[in-house]
Amino acid sequence: MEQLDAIAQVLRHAKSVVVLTGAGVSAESGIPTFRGAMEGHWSKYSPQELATPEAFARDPQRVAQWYDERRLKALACQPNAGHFALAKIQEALLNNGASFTLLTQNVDQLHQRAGSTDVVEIHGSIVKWRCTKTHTSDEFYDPEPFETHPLPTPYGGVYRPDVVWFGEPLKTEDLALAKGMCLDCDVYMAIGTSAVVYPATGFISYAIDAGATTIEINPAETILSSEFSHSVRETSGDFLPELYEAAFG
Ligand code: BJW
Repeated sequence: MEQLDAIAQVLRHAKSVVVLTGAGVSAESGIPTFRGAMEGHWSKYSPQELATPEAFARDPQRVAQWYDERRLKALACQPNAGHFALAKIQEALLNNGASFTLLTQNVDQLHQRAGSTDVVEIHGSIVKWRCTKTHTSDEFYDPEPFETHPLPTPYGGVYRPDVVWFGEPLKTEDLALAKGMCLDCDVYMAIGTSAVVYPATGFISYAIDAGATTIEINPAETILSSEFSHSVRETSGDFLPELYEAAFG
């Protein structure tokens, strides 16, 4: 309770808030976390064996099937109380005249479906395909699996999931925005991420340089837990609604 009140107080008076979310935020929607996603017949693979450009080049059909299953699951799942509370926190902060930046590593679009706006999808989106040649994605939304891969696009490339794989750079504009907002924030929250993947794991160091209050929300300890001003050992679906009520309710 003391911890909740302290965080609520900081949030209520914040001028610039950055939130980084990871797969744990969608766990209560029924979507396995990234490092828990290797279920059933996928359990013989590691994520690094499927989420790479090399894997797609070697066996596009298998990689596409993994994405098909995860995309259909994401589209069938609903945002949970944590997603909705975060959207309400954003609205309350914007009404207070503060800035709010939501950087998500999640590819499932559940934040947007819960009402969050201007979400920066730093690892892309699982619900879209893009052309390997033009890197255009907007017109390539198709939830139904394609029959075969690689499937040529009209632009001379092939369709691939519109995500950022291991070994690929994040979009320059996303990285610049993330760095700039972290260097300028007074509150930084990392929610539901294991903090093992670069470059997102480094964002906290910019926030610390900025003198921000840093808050982790995760039922499990992470390699970065000791760096945070507050580490909350609860699920996002439990804690974020309480935080919204305590700060703005
Ligand atoms: C709850 C909860 C509840 C559970 N409530 N919480 C060695 C050293 C340093 C770097 C590297 C290295 N080797 C390779 C690299 C670089 C690599 C990297 O970081 N690898 C690490 C594994 C070591 N990074 C990259 O390659 C990145 N690109 C890059 O560095 O480019 C450089 C470059 C420059 C110029 C030219 C070329 C290159 C790209 C990284 C892209 C990551 N992409 C993925 C896949 C996306 C597509 C897909 O979904 O298939 O993104 S990987 C995967 O990890 C996915 C996730 O977004 C990301 C982060 O995972 P996340 O979200 O933290 O999930 P989990 O499952 O790990 O954790 C869930 C957490 O939730 C847990 O802590 C639970 O406790 C918690 N939780 N229930 C709250 N209810």
